[in-house]
Amino acid sequence: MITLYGWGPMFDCPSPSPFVMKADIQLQMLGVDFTRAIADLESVPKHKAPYVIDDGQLIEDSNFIRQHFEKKLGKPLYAGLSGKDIAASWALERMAEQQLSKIMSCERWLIDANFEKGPSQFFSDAPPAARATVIREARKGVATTMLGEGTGRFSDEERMQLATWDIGAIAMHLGDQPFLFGDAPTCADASVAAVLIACATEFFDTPLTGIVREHVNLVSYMDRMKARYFASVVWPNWPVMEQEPA
Ligand SMILES: N[C@@H](CCC(=O)N[C@@H](CS)C(=O)NCC(=O)O)C(=O)O
Repeated sequence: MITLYGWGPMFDCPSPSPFVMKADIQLQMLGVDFTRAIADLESVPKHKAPYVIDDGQLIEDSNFIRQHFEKKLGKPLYAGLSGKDIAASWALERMAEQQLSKIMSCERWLIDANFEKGPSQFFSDAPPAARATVIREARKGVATTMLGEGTGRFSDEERMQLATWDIGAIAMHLGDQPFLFGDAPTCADASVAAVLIACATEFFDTPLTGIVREHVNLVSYMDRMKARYFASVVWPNWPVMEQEPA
């Protein structure tokens, strides 16, 4: 039995996590028969989702999930791509995941109103008495991480400039093709489309939404990917802790 652990629809996206969306799409691309379950970050060493349990074997990180099933099934997701395309594919993925998704996280976690309506919901299963402290500490942790790795040191304008360059590069690469490397989706589409969908959601008040949506080819690309991979996906509900009796 194979289970993908993550989270289902939230923030008008198929998952609040682009990495969970990516892994879900790549498992579908590989033809893996799997079920979906809510992640328990405390139960895994890296404390991150997505992770997969394949017949008792834990695999953490979307890249290693992909590698595990490529090896197991003898089915590389790069099949059919030239060496140059493989290099471009990896570079596009890394740009989306290592820079653009961090800018997206800053918009969700560091802007008060976005945090309140968005990531604060992740803590709905915390015991009511501790919830406010847990939320404050988690938010402080994200802000510290963003400062430490640098994204949090840019001004809002600088972050949006970087996002504009990243998103513009993706739009230019896509051009008028249906998918990043032609008529059929390949592994980079899983990663890049997931991060674009996370940036483009209208749930949050952020300039990122408009920066993605001003590219008409990206709007139809995201719709195409969502229709293909998320139209019939069902996730269990997020656990919500009962309120303590007054
Ligand atoms: N490199 C990882 C990134 C996974 C990741 O950052 N997951 C986030 C959700 S988007 C997470 O689990 N965050 C929880 C935390 O940091 O406490 C991958 O590709 O799977």
